[in-house]
Amino acid sequence: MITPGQTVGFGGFTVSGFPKAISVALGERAAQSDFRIRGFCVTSGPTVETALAGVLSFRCPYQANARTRALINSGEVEFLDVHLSHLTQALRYGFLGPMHWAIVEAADITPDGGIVLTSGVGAAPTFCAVAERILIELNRCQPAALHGMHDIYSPADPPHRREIPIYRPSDRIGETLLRVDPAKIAGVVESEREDDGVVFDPPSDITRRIGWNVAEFLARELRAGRIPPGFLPVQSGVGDVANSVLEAIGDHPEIPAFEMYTEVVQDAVVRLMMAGRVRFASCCSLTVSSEMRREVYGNLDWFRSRMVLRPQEITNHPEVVRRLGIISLNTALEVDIFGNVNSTHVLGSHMMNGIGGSGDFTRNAYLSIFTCPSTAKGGRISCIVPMTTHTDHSEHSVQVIATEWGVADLRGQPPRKRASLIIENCAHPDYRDALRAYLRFAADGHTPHTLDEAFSFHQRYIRTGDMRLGRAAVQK
Ligand code: 0RQ
Repeated sequence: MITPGQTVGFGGFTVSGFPKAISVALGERAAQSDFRIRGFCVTSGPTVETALAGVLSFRCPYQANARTRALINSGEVEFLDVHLSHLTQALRYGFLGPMHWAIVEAADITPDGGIVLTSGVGAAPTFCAVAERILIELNRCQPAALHGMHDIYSPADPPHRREIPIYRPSDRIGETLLRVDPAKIAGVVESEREDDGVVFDPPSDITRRIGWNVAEFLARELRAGRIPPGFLPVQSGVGDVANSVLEAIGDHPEIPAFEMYTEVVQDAVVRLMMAGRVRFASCCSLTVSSEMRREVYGNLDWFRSRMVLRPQEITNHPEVVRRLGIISLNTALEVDIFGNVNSTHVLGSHMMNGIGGSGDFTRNAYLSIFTCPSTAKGGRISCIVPMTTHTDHSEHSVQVIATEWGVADLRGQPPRKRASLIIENCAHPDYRDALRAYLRFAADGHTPHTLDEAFSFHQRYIRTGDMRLGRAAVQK
């Protein structure tokens, strides 16, 4: 039914709730014939990503797969990197063209046609609303008891939009079922394919130190009365660093049990929920390992009262993020000495994953924190640089930077002071002298830069394989 050149919205989010059987079938079809379509999807596990690698000529808005990344960076796949909270309204406004198909995974379908979504909601409600036709993948591996975990709500569009009435992370404002126009349903495909699990690296000495630095900083903020005694809801990003940081916050003796208003729930959140350290989690996806998914699915009655799965437009909505006073915790690839953050582009040109929801939260958070190791690739790359080669989060939105060496609290600090704080507290000692020298010799100005030298660290890395002066490790 799906014809070449059509646009498909795939439900699910990260490794969770992606329609797997149809994606794999599309991959098989593309292997046999010249069959390419356009896809809206928030990444998936390796099984689906491998299948879709030969299928999608265009994709939006996020991916985190090595093979897909290579296709994007070689130009074989066009990639549109947008804020996740913007995607759905942009589709409804008609900014992104027509959508021919929505394909969503269901744990169950009720007699009156309601869809029980699975462990990743993503943009499924909007895809089903805007698509011409809908395919449902009814997955027998997904427990029907997931019914009740979801809160499906779509805002009206301007000029009729009203406030989103979420005042606490646990507030429910929509329906537990996804309601679609039955006339649009073109078919139901039965499946028994399990989601892939995320594989997390165990915390390293460095990620533990980053986590401890963030947790200590938050405890100080609590003591100083800048965070209320009951704490504030936390958002935590993707990846190993985010997982370790959350573990550290959960373990800190001075930080009370807290709630999450976040996009992805990773393993650390589930562990902290079971330990009573996270009281409630609002999210749009369970981005967990296979073992952790089994744990949650085995105890759905317990988790149902402590967790809600919402569409990405609501989990990431700037209005709600600002109202609840979220503490946002996201990871940077590189940070410059003035506090601009690059989360997406290696050397300014090569896409890593995408901005995802990090901008939705950072720009609107009560307290916006970025973490990263001070170096990457065995010390050959400094993650603190004179100027970021791409900027996702500007100095105007970024309040705190933390690496394994310490924390730079940038609130209320003008650019030159921000630079000193970042260099002295966050940069790796191997790079501090070069960063200090850059600042000293930079041209005049409010935000001093020497444009000839601004990318000298990156250029040295391209030339020699090492950003450190005098360490021409590998001639690349
Ligand atoms: O590559 O594994 O090949 O060595 O980048 O780096 O340190 O393992 O970090 O897994 O936590 O991911 C920013 C990518 C961090 C992620 C990013 C290399 C490094 C390694 C990964 P190797 P780490 P993490 C809401 C929030 C944007 C979306 C977001 C991300 C690899 O957090 O995608 O925040 N964020 N969403 O070696 C070159 C540098 C580098 C570098 C690290 N400066 N230059 N390579 N690496 N720094 C959730 C969603 O939106 C879904």
